[in-house]
Formats: sequence, C-alpha cells, structure tokens
Amino acid sequence: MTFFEKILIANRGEIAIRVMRACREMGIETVAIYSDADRNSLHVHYADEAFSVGEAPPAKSYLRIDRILDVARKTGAEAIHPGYGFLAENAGFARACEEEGLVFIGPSSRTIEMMGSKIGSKQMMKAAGVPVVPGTPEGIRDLEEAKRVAAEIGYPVLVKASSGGGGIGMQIVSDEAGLAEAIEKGERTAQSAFGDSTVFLEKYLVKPRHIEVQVLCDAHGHAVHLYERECSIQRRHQKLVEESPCPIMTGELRDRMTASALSVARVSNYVNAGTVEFLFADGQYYFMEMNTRLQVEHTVTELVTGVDLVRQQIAIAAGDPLEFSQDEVSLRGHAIECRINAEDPLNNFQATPGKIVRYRSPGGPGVRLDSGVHMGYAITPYYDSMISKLCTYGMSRQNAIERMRRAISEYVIIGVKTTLPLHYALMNNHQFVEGKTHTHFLSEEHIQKSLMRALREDEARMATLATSLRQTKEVAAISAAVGAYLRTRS
Ligand code: MV4
Repeated sequence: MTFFEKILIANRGEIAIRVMRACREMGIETVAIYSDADRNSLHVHYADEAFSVGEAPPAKSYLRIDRILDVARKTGAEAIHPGYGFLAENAGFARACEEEGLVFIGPSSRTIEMMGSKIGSKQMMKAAGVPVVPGTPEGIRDLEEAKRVAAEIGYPVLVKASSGGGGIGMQIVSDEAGLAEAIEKGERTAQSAFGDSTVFLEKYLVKPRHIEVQVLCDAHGHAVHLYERECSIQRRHQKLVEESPCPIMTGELRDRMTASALSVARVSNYVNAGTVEFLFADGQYYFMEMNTRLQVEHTVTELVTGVDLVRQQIAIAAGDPLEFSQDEVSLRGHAIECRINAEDPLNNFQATPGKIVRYRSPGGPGVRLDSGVHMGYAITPYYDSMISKLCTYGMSRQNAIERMRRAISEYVIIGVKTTLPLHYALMNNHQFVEGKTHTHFLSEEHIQKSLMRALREDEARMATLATSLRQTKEVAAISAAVGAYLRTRS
C-alpha cells in the first residue's frame, strides 16, 4: 500500500464529504476548498484543513484552477480528487495537475480529451468491435453526404454535436426536407456552446434505455467491471432515479455489454474508475460515451458489490494494483438511488433555494443517505439543487422499492420544496414497479398525469406532517445536536 498522506478535494457538498470519508478510513488527511457561499458547509467542517478559493459563483471559486493549485502547493497535498461536475472532466485541469507533479485522481488529460470527442471516441470503439449507432463515420462535410447516409440508415435521424453533452445541439430530423436546416442549426448551437461546430448524424432510437457499466482499471493493465446501472429515469438530461442491476438485464446481454465496456476501457488505455454509457433499444445496445469521472450514482454499485469506489480510485491513482480480480466481484441484491433535489416538481421543477427549517433523515435497514445538508442549512442558488442521494438496498428489487417508500416516508425536509413526493409517487407507479422504463418515461402524458395526481395528494399529507412536527420537541433536539457537532469540529 502506497497511499497518499494528504488529498485536496476540489469539490463541495455531498461528494466532497463522500471522498473525505474514504480518506479518513484510509488514514489520509484532507484539504477542503470552499467559496464564500460555503464558508459554513459540512464539507468544510469535515476536512482537516479548509481554504477559501473565492466568491460564490463557480467561475470565481470552484473552477479557479490557479487558486486550487495554490492551496495544494501550500498544504502539501499530493493528490487532488475532483469529485463530479466542476473540474472533474476538464482536461486542462488534469494537465495542470500533471505539470505541477500533483496526482489527478482520474485518467490522464489525454484520455479525458479523447473521450470528450463524441466522433473520435465512437470511431475508436467501432474499430475495437464495440457496437455503435449507425450514422456518419465523421463530422458532416456537406449536405449531399448527410442526405446519402440518412437515406441509408433511414429516418428519423438525429443531429448531434461532437463536443456535445446533455443533448445540447441535438435535433431529431424526420425527413430529408428538414435535414439542411437541422444541420445548420446544430452547427450554430455547437459553435456557441462548445467552440466546435462539428456535428454528425445517427439513426434516431425511439425511447431507448440508458444503461451504463462501471469499470475500474489500474495502471498495471488490470480491468474489472462492476456490473451495470439502469439510469433511464431522467428529466432534461438530469437523472432522477438510478438502480443496479438493470431490471431487464439477462445473463447473455450482461456478458456482451460488460465485455464491450472492458473493450472500451482497454482500447483507450483507461486508468481510474469509469463509466461506459450505452443506449439500449429493441434488444440491441450501442456505445454512447464514456464518463471519465466518479458518477453521482456510483452509490448503487457500491451497495450491490460492496466495493468502495472512491477507495479504489485513490489506490489506483497511488499506483497500486487492483486488490481483486473479476472472479472476486459479485452482485448481490438490488439498490435504488433517488436524487432529492430542492426543486418544485409541481412547478416545472423550478429550483427552490431557501433554508431547511426542519430536517429529519431516514435510517434503518438497507438505507444509505449521502448528503451535504443539515437542519438550518441554506440552499443557495449558485450550485446544482441536489440536497441528498437517498439509496435503498434489498435482497430483491421489490424489497428495495418497499424500503425506498418507507425511507421517503421517514424523510422530513421542511422549508424548501423537494422532489421527495415525486419519488414517492414514482415508487408507487405500476410501470416503474414493473421496470418498464425508458429515457422518455417522465415526458409521457399518462405518467405525468398519474404522478401529478399523486403529488397533489401528497402535498396535503406533507402539510399535516409539518403541523404535527411543529408540535414535537424532537426536531429541536436534532437541531441542537447538529449545532453541537458542528461546533466541536470548528
Ligand atoms: C440518442 C437518442 C436516441 N438515438 N441517440 C441524449 C444525450 C446524449 N449524450 C445522447 N442522448 C441521446 N442520444 C440516438 N441515436 C436519445 C438520447 C436521449 C437520452 C439518452 C440518455 C439519457 C437520456 C436521454 C434523454 C433524451 C434523449
């Protein structure tokens, strides 16, 4: 074991705490960074040392590579964990770390760059024998080529940006008449969003599932997969619910998908924890992209495999060989994650910043809650609206769902509207319970109608709960305990 003595965590909130928890278990000291808005956040108190890196807007703090490197230098941190978001997939940051002699806990800047190009990575994976969605082999050069390819693969087709992400610049084209305009618009959007106007065409898959495979690859050429996650339940490219295993997985499909994921890792000389994303439609799966970071939903994989992904990332970055082989990884039971966001699901998921005035977290068998908030915490508008990740684990999917319903019913967050009631409705939705989901599930009218009806009923339940809670002393006791805890840490 050649672990580090001190790691800087270049992130905030629940993920910063998650990484520090692994560090504490490994006997590694931690350095936090924080913005003006996070002076009193839990991740700051959890760390052994903490330093301000600027004002609340991310561009003035959490994205300031120069200041983060300054903190690393002056504290003697040997490695930087980027968490997810912010600088996690920024090749420039990884390169700056490499040049400073700091270990970036992630893949090399070259790998990040390569995976950032949708066309480049797709070509490489196709050459490696991984299934990819039929389409133009490279960026669209002229309209004639686009028309020819589209006619070949058949409409509808999709225009995608090569540097894209989150569906930006993506457009569905249903016939040849709409092709020229969609390409022009896609190029314009891609240029302004990514500074790269390259777009390409793909066959449009109707209502695909999003299934991803977790991999771990060390610097000694060992690569293992940790099974798959189903992540289809999303809204505007923000995932809401993830689970492992995928409810429709079969042994044969899993063998093929995990083998493809390991091929993706091998041909890109991947080193770190990584996620290979696939679209699945009509019994076929296709490589979409590889995420070179620790993902929000890594938790469900940890619950079903028992592997601590952050610990493994740190060990891999330190140059250690993987501690286990593929044969030693097994999947047991079923895990579900609900992302609890400060958003109003009855008002177009508008963010609801504000103070959490009452807070009681769920617990008991099969419950894991990763959160960066506490009673009295003020959710600011500067960062994403995730409050916590509520995960449940059970011997079966049905058991995990039952536990999720129970955990949600225990979870009290008062002061801001949250996605909790939406999750409760989802856990009671027949189609979800049967595992019949896809990436457009939440935009289907009958799903929306039934979820909204359940939500309105739940609002009444929440109001009653709030009243009864106000009458108990229990909340005051929890508040005092959190306050005392924070004071001992500061
Ligand atoms: C697709 C697709 C259908 N057909 N590609 C959305 C973001 C991105 N990185 C890829 N995306 C999609 N690509 C083809 N050929 C549908 C989506 C898609 C989607 C994919 C994963 C998760 C959520 C999604 C929501 C809408 C569309």
